[in-house]
Amino acid sequence: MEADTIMEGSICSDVEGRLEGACRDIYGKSLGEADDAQLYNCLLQVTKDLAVSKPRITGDKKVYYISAEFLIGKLLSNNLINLGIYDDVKKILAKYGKDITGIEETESEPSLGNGGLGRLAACFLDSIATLGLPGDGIGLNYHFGLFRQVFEDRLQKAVPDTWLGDRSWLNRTGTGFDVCFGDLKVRSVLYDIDVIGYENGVNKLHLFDIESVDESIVKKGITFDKEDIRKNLTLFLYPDDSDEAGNLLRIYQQYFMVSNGAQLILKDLRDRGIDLHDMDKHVVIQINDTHPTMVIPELIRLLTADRHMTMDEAIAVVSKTCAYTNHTILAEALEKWPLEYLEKVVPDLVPIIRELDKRVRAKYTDEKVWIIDEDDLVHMAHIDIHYGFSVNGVAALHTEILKQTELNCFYRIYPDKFNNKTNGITFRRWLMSCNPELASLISDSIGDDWKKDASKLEKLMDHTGNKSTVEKLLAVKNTKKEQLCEYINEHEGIELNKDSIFDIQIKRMHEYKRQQMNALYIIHKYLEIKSGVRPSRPITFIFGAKAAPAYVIAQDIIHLILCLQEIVNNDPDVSPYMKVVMVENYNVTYAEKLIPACDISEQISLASKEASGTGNMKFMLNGAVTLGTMDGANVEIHDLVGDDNIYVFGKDSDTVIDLYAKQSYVSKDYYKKSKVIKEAVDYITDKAVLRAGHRENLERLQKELLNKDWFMTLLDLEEYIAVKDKALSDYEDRAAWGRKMLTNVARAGFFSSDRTIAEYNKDIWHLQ
Ligand code: 26Q
Repeated sequence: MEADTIMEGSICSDVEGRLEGACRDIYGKSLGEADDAQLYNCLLQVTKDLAVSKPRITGDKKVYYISAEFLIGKLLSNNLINLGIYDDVKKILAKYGKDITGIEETESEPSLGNGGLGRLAACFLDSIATLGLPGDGIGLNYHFGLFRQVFEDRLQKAVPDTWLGDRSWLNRTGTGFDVCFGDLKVRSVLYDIDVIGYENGVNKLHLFDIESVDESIVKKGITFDKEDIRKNLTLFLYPDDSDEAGNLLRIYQQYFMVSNGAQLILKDLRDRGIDLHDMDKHVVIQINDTHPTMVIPELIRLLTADRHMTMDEAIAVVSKTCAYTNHTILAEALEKWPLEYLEKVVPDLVPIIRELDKRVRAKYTDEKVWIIDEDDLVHMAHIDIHYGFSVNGVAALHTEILKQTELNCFYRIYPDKFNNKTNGITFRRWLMSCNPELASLISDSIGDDWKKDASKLEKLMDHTGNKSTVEKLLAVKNTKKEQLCEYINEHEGIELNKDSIFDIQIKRMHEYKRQQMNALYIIHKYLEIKSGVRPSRPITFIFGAKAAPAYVIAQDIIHLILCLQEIVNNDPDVSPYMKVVMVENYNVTYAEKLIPACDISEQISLASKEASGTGNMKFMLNGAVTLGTMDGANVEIHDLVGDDNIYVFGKDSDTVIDLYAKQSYVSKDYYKKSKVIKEAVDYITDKAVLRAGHRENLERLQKELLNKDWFMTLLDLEEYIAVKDKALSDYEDRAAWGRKMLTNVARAGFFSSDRTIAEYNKDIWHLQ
């Protein structure tokens, strides 16, 4: 005990000394004189120095997680937590009258991802390091990341996100490689970010940049010369989430990423003196969706050209090294590149891709499994499945759908390659960092061991009958709601009622995720209140979502929600009972404020379309109750918490898949049949809404719902209204609701990304 105290004391004074030193070196100031932004830079320096003093995680076999996106979020608090010095730093700062929260606010968020897939990659890096497994990330350093979203005239406008300041977590290395796009040869430069495991060593996130990048070519909004590859290659993350056609620039980016990645991996192996014929025994490459698929032909190219391997040998060893994760079953999101594009951008890969295809054709007559189809489109996923050793889905239902329908023809060829790895989230960020109040309550109730072994949260089930624990949990929720009210007031200028029910839907804007269904509910509630039927307690509807700039209907849905925000919040008959807020520029930082404050978690995708979802897990862990369809990981949440602790509605995935197969869904039928649906859909172009917004957007959206509704909004709308109303009325029994919350927290342990990564390691990577 005494030793611990001395130890803590010495860590504390060491950190204080380092912090003082950094303040003096960088600003010539004492700690007390520095402002929040300066203190942030000093803490950044100290944390980076401490990371260097941590051991690099090593081992005989290493995983490379290669991904076009790493949505890492702000890093300061998480790194301090993982170094075990967060509380010390907080105390030191408090001594000088400084508040760590204000300092954290000054960090800008690296904007290196679109959504779920990128955030998953970040959670995985945290867990790989925390479990002490040797594993690095490989990606790109996008200077303006994904765009920053601003609202103008109730429409989304995309502007560059200048997240990269003079000082950042990036460390420039001396490493760089040549990458050839036919005749165009460019040079890369590698930046590394340290990934600090929780009370463990350090791995790296390797982000490649092009040496000749030029930020000044960005003109109005996010426009720039698309052809000037030398200058533009790493400016932006292709602002797309799963439904838009790719373009040449994206292929340039993908090849730049994988060629650098492949060269780095081979260099590491060479440095370790490993015979490349044995590559698979020392390296595993996890391919995050098809975006990095070209790593397979690129490795084969490098091994056959420079390393003097035969084609047979190279294909054999690469196929034993690469594993593929699928994140979507939306047909339009499965990458298929025209051969012509590949010939233009990566001519050296085309003969290899043709050879890979030739070998497939020689074995299988079923054209559905060929790599190059009759229209000369290259199916990237097919390369991964034939020439990788593992194919995994990201939730139980998703993997089943892959096996039984979407990838069935492959499953029949390679049943043993297919496996499920249900997604997870890092509890360091999504509980300890964003909700320290809840983390303390949990530790006070069941001790601390859940931090290292999330399954221990289950012990909270013993407390569901304990009135005081349940009351404390409700009190924590109130605190987080108050904090969110303050934050939203500051950032959006909207005042919210902290005692209202917080109903939150935050995720990329996409028709399959059905934010439009939530908007129709809001219209329904609005009209109900107008007619004199008031809810027993006020409700606050919160949205956060970016839409791909070229995705027209997604823009229209944002427009509708912003119009509803205007109408509802300014209607004195209604606003005491409900409010609508769509927060601007939803990102990881905003998620960390919103999730702990949520009462009802909206997970309402059309069954079969959401591969997993990970927001659903974050909400559950923070004591929100899910309102959801039987889709993605919602199915597993339901299995864990049971019928009484989740609100389920909507047609199941079998029914939906059948409706698509028979093409028998007609949205107009639902509109005609139901007065409630008709009223809500009609209101989209009511004169009040037209006054607030633009006829063109609103009419287009309404027509889409009536004439197409590809993601079957109207199919589930009536049941959604009924079940949501039930959840809202159940909320009034505060004790019963508190028990639902506690059950959700207790059963969330399964969704720790530590569990997911342990499974990847046991079944796919075999690192230790
Ligand atoms: C494809 C072609 C051309 C341009 C862009 C793209 C593209 C870009 C991003 C395709 C897909 C994405 C991102 C997909 C994604 O985020 N998927 C989500 O992955 C999560 C982690 O597994 C799941 O939880 C979500 O269900 C899934 O939607």
